[in-house]
Amino acid sequence: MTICCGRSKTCLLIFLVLGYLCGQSRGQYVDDPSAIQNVTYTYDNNVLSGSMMIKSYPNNMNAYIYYETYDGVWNMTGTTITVHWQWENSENTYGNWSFSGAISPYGISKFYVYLVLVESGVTYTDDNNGQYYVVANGAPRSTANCTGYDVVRTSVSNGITSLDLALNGNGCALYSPDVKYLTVSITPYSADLVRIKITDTANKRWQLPANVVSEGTPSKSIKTKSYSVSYTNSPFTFKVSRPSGEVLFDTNVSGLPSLIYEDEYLEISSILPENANIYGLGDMADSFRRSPDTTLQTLWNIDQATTRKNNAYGSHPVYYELRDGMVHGVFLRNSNGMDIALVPGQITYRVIGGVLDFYVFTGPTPAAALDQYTSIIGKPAFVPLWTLGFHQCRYGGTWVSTQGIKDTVDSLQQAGLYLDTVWADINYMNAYDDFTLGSSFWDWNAYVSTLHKENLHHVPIVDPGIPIVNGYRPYQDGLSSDIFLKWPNGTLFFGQVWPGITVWADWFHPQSGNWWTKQIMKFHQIDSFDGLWIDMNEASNFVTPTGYEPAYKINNNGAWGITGLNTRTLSTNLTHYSGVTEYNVHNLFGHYEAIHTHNALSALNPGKRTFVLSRSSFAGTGSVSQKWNGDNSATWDDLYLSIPQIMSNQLFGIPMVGSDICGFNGETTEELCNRWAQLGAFYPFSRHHHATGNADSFFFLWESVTQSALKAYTIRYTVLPYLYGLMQQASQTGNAVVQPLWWHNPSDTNAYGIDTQFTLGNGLLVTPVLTEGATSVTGYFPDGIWYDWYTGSAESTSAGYKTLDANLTHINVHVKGGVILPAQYPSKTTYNTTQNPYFLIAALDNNGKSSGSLYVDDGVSVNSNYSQLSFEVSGSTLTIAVSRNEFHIAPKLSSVQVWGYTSISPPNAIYLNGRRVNGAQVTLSQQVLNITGLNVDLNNKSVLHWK
Ligand code: MIG
Repeated sequence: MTICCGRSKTCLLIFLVLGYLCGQSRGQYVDDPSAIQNVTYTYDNNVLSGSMMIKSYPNNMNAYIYYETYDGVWNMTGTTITVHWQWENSENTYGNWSFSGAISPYGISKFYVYLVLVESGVTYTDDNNGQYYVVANGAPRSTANCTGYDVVRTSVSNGITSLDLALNGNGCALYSPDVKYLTVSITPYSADLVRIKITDTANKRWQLPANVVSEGTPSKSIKTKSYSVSYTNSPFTFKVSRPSGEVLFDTNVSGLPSLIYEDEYLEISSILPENANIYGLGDMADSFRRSPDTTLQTLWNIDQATTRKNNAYGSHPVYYELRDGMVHGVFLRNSNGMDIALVPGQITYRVIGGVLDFYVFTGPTPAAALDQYTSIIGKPAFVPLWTLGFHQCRYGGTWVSTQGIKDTVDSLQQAGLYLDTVWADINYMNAYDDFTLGSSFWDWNAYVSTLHKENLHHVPIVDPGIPIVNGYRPYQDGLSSDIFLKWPNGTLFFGQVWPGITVWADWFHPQSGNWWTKQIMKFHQIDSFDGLWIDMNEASNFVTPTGYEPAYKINNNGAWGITGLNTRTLSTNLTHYSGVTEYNVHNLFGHYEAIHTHNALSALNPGKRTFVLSRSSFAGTGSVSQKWNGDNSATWDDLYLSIPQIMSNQLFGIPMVGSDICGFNGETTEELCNRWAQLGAFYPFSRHHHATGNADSFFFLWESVTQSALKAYTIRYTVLPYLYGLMQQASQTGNAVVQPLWWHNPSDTNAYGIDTQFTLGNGLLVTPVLTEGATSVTGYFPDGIWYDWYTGSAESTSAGYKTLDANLTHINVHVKGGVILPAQYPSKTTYNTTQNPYFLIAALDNNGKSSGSLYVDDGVSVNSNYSQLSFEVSGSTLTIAVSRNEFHIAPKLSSVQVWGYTSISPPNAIYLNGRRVNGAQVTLSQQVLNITGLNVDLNNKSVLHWK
């Protein structure tokens, strides 16, 4: 039996389902996860061989074994079987079963075993627990001669250890000439952070400038360190351990080259525990916890709609490992293309240039690890408050004129839906030329003024491709300042994007920032926007130019060597100002554009925070910009993937992130859009967006979606003060706004793999429906009390799974016992909400206590005056402390809810600072005490007491 239906598992599943439906009406479908056992394999010198056991079944059945190679260039010819890029073939035997074959042309690939047994209407399947086996235990070329380096000289000064290394023997020149002499510096940065940098002693190599990607600053005096670094001399390897002896990073991996350091190929590996808990490494659409056995993370920014497991728009060479309740992380500060492979027991970096510049940080709490990482790359930018509202976007469709956009806005408002920001995609431009308005947008700026009067905001798109039109100012100005990217011979580089033939700015040119700022300022005169959306900045190009391709082919776009580095982007040959080639800085294009855009907006509105939404990103982009996850599709899988994508970005220092709600590509359905509205209401960046060519999917088009959006966004706007406080804290400490459940208790191994739920801060648990047709959802509740948002009653009091009702218009949201959420009565915009009275939700823990805080400022200034309050409920007292009161808080605290109030009868009287509050009313129902009729001034400390 041969099945040729492509390369994806989905296709196989469709085949199975079809087969089941068409041919086997009386059949049964049994998933037997133990059908395939003991898969073992070795990979050596391009030959993969292995064996597995097929469990025997009582009946005489036919076994079909499918192989799926992960990428299109796997070309394996075997002695036992023949496998091409499609699965095929069968074996009629049980018991031990072996395979072997050669792989070409490149070594790291994946295979997948799938079993289907059919007999008498019963179909047994096994996907061997969904495992892909990554074949990565060696470079495709023999590394036998890669014997590494020896330490030849050591010195220590000012706490910095410097080592001189010399190449052992002749080296191996695996992909390019070996570097002969290396210098290693080991620099303690803080008590919890150490930098280990390996550079070429004699020759200059590409190194990241600190003004483009921060490198942190070593502390002057470090007393006790939570790590020690040791090394071996021959060959050189290094190791970072905790004082307990626990080894965090160790490049002495048995059977692997200790270090390969060539002109265009760096290889280094570290030992990982079996079944390690690894998070981070991105961009990638994948589970939040990365498979420790089969992850291949390629970093090469690419304009590629959400595809599981391929490289994507941004590059974040950082991982976090959670081990025995403690977190540590490793950041490789390098912008070159690379593959990072996780295979059992090890992580391997294969990098095509730059230097090895590792930072190891020791946590041990998740929040501490993020604080340490963002101390290197920069703390997240603090967003303007209005950006936390709902954003409406649309590409094409009716959004091709002012009137078309206005109609949508009117419909949203008529439906009573929440709205803060109206976007404009490329259709507003004249001929897709940046900084212009098309003829159907002649009245656009007048409309933007109307929006502003309604306390709404506006963000237009700006693409980096500049059309070569004579007399077009951005082009002419760029030519005069000579800031466009060039070939090595000095001629302009041309590519093609929406406006036709274009050039691109060289963000490294010292004049490019001024040029960009000038264009943005001019543009603001005809479109008074409040932020900018920078798309296509990987950089995306509709054509593939010629350009250099190194000998080692990273797995760009999941297709070794076939999708080369130049595919649909700028030529790797281009020369930037100061001579650096695009080959080295490709992954920085969007990041650097975001820096310049942030600077331009800061120049436009001095002293004000900026809002820049970027598609591409690099380590540190979060300090100047926000991000969305690019082109997803209107599928249930992409609905799910948005959660791990958003959680991963928290680890990259980009807390303000979201995915296109209801799905960008493809036609959404009422049910999918409905669930997406519910989930999207809890994205930090919450924007509905949809691709051209597809039917509209605005919330108001369906009754159920309207209801869901109203219900879910009512929660969002109610907890706006809480959400804003989380953003403010993130900007100070880097802490995650969207937190995985293990953030609450890093020792709770049950939570390590959960990425279908999350919390906002530590207080609000979101358990969305992610499957079609579901009317209930099973969620995990970490230890503690969790109260249902809608009723205030305790849903769960100890760690465990619970199945909850989730009818079509309901999203489950729970509040953690012990937390006080600051809230405001919601209006349909964030601004109006900030004018409304405050109330508190005090969810009590097992000891009858809870605490929280409130941060208030003007919502827009970089160094705004602010006020900072803390709340504490204990027994029958709420204490409001004011640690800072620079910013006058006009709205009053009008009510306090106490959830988990166990006394049988409600209190008789309410006292504020010892005085009875006469207008106060009290209700008690289902352990929810509601004190209303208050009028507490939040500018002073006070004590509220009930008895
Ligand atoms: O080639 O501006 O990801 O959000 O709507 C497509 C049009 C260009 C890609 C972005 C998407 C945007 C679209 N853009």
